Amino acid sequence: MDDGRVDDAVTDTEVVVVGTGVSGLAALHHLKARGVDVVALERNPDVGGTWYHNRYPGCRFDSESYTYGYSFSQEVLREWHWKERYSPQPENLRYLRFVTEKLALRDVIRFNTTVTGAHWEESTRTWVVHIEGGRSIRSRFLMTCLGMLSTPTMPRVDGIDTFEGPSFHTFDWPKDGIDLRGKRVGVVGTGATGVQAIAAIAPEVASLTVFQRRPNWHTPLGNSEITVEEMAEIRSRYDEIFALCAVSPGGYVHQPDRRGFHSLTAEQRRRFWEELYAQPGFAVWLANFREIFVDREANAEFSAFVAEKVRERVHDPELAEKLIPKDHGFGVQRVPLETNYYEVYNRDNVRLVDLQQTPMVGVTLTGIKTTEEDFELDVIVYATGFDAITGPYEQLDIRGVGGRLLKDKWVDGPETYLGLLVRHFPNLLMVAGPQSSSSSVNFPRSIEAQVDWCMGLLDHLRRNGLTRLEPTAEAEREWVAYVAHLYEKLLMREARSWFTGYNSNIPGREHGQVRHVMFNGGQPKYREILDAVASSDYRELVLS
Ligand code: NA7
Repeated sequence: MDDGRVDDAVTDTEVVVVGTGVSGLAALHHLKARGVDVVALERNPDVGGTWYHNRYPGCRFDSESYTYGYSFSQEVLREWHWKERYSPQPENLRYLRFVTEKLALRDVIRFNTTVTGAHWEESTRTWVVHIEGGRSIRSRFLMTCLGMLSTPTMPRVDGIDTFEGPSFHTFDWPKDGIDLRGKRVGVVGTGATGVQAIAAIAPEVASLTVFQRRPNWHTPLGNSEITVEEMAEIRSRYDEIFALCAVSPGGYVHQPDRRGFHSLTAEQRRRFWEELYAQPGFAVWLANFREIFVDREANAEFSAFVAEKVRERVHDPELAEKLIPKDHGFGVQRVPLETNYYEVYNRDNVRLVDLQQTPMVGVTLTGIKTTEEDFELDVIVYATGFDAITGPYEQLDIRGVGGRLLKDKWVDGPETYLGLLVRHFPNLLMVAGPQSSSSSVNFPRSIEAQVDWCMGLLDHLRRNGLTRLEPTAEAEREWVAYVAHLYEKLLMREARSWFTGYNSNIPGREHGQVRHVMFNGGQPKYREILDAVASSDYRELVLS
């Protein structure tokens, strides 16, 4: 079967989609709409991916809700009412269920089905996808929609399994909820997840101890209700809203300020920043001067501005200093948005433990032990992040041509073409994979572009009776180099964050040695490149 002819007899299905979160559902919709024979495998009992899992209090979008929804179904756009500007998790899960029903996607999804690996078989040009329990399914194409933040990581500390009370990662928040009223709760981690959870639970718990290692820069979310009238107005502007997102580097409604940091006086900059700080969402980050991302002086001046805001909001000056990052400037790590986060530290029942001063020694039967103190707790929440972007892939036994293991290929960092394809792993289509724009862009805006591109490619193959696709060595090499080059321009390259592959809980990834895991050229550029590859009839791919 190396003459390019399709032999359907050897396949169970044409495409296997792994995962039914935001990416997987989009892929399924487009495949079904084309009449492609498809099966989706989902480890959970329901759709939703990240929005199925993350049920911690305070979990919500940092994207404007109406820019997060899918743009491809007029019916969904017409009928769905986003009730808050930054919609909360339960509502987001309801949305994804609504889409699943509306677009009739459920019948091709096999729930409670955990994929353990996938092996390429050259003789039949198929993927054999292995499922926990020993079953397998054979397909021509494998579309991985695994999510970027779906492999949680726990601290590597002594005694973590010995704690007698409930303890869990935020990703695995108990599905039936947990009553924290009157409890002594400890939260480890102050990233985007930690600050949402901390602010939400502080008012209800007896005491909250926040174990902070490195503080982040946080700015106000500015959430508000969306009334029926406002939603009607938003609906009437959907085309305009999506068009605006399409020309914004981040895929949001926020556009960078192009006047130039240095062309304004310090006083003018300050006035502008006051306006930005009062605006909702990522405006403060993404509608700022572009120099904030690349110019040390600009970044330092804006960081000083935000530090002043923290000092205004936290009553105890010593505590305020502990909450202000000293090791990195504003926005070089992902900026978590917050609702009354800093004010939490003015409450009597909240205490900050600075793990830089008094490191965590271990977890005990009854709480957390630092070099200074034993903290007695009833519940421990780990908001300690993820083996981001590559983690979900490296967990699986994915083997390409000649039995090559994907994990081995990526041992020094991911190597892909466009973040979508991998050499020696034919017919593998990754959505929201490493080196795509997904992690630097409003997620659904990026994944729609990726899914569209994959559909175009599959159409091309079908039209031409082809059954195998793989990027050339040169195309992949150039993409990897280009992605690395884009990092060089940004202050972000120095950050210890999941944007650079840092994770203190994974051996070898503690020190922030940069892994080029994401495409930083902005969504318009990414889309332009994808379009150019398609219009060249996929010159950079070997198709047969
Ligand atoms: P992040 O942003 O990776 O944050 C993880 C936090 O947990 C961060 O404050 C870490 O501190 C802290 N952490 C991690 N391990 C430890 C240990 N062992 N001890 C103490 N503190 C620790 O993950 P999030 O879930 O908050 O956010 C991920 C993304 O989800 C977010 O960017 C959004 O896109 C949605 P550190 O900085 O390592 O000192």
